[in-house]
Amino acid sequence: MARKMWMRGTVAAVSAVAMLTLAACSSEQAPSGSGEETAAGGDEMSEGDDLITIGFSQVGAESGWRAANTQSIQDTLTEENGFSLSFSDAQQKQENQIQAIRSYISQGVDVIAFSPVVETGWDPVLQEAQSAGIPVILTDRAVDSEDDSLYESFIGSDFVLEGEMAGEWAVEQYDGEGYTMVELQGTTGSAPAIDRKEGFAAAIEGSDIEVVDSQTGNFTRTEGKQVMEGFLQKYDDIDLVFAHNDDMGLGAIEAIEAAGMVPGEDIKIITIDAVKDGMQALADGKINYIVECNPLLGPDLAEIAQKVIAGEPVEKRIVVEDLAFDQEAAIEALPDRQY
Ligand code: GYE
Repeated sequence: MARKMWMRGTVAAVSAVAMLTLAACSSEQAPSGSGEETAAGGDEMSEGDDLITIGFSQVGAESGWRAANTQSIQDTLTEENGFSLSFSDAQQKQENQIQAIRSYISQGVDVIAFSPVVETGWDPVLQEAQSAGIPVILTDRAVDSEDDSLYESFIGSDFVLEGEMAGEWAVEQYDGEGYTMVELQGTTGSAPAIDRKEGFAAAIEGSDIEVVDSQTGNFTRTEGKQVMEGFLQKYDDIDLVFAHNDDMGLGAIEAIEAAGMVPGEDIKIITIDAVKDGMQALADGKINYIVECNPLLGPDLAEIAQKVIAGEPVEKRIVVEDLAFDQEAAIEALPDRQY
C-alpha cells in the first residue's frame, strides 16, 4: 500500500511542473506580446491552482461493484490529495458519457477519466480530447479502438482471465455430471460481458457442461432476477448458473427461491465480483464460487493522473489482480472485506 500513498507536497511539486509546462506551451502558441501575461499568471498561482482538475464519467450505479468503485474514486481524488474532481453518472448510456466527456473538454480539465459502458464507438470523442490536448485515462473497462494513442493508460482487471477462472472451477467441480447451464450476461457490448463470456466458454470447452441459454441481465439485480425467472419457466432441468456479476447472481437467487428451489444446492451458482452481498451469499451457501473483481481503482487512477500531468511515462495497461473464493474462503475473508 505504501506505493499508493502520496503527499500534498509531492502533488504541489507535480502541479507546479505541469503549470510551467503549460505556460511554456501557451507562450509558444500565443501571439507575440501575450507571453508576459502567461508568465504573470504563473507567478500569481493561487492555492486552488495547485489542484489537478479531473473529469470522471462513471458508467452508472448498476451494482454493488459500481458503488464500491465510485466510492474509491471519490475518496481518493480529493482536494487533500491534490485533485478537483468533477464526477458524472451516465446511467449506463454511452450518449451520456460522450456528452459528459465533451463538457469536460470544453471546461478544459487537466485530465479526463472514464469507464466506458460499451467497447466500441469512442474514437471521435477521444480524438476531440486529443486535439484539445487533454489526456484520457481509462478505468475498469476497455475501449475497442485501433489507435491506442487516444488514451494514456487503461487500469483494470483481466476479464477474460476472470471468466476462465470461473469456468475452470466449474469443470473441476461439475464435469462428468452432465450439467445444464444458463448464463446471465452483463451489459451487451461491454468489455466485461464480452470477455467473461469468452473466458468461461474456453475453460468449459470439452467438458460435459452444456450451456442451454445465455441472456443479458445488464449487471443489475432486478434484470438478473427477471431473466432467471424466464429461464426457470423455459427449462426444468437447470443445474448451474454462471452470472457475470454478483448482483445478477443475487437476483437469480431470488428467482430460484420463489420457484421453490434451493440456490447453491438444487441449482449451483458461480458469479464474479466478490462484493459484500455476494460474499455473504457465498458464506451462506447460496452461491457456490465467486471470482473477485477488485473495484478499488481510485489510488491507481490518482497515481497515473499525477504522472501524466508531470509528464512522466506511464504503463499503457495496468492489470489489477483478482482472487477467487469458495464458501470457506468467503467466511474467512468477510470480516475484513472493504467492499
Ligand atoms: O463486474 C459489474 C459492474 O465493469 C468490472 O460492472 C465492471 C463490472 C462489474 O456493473 O458488477
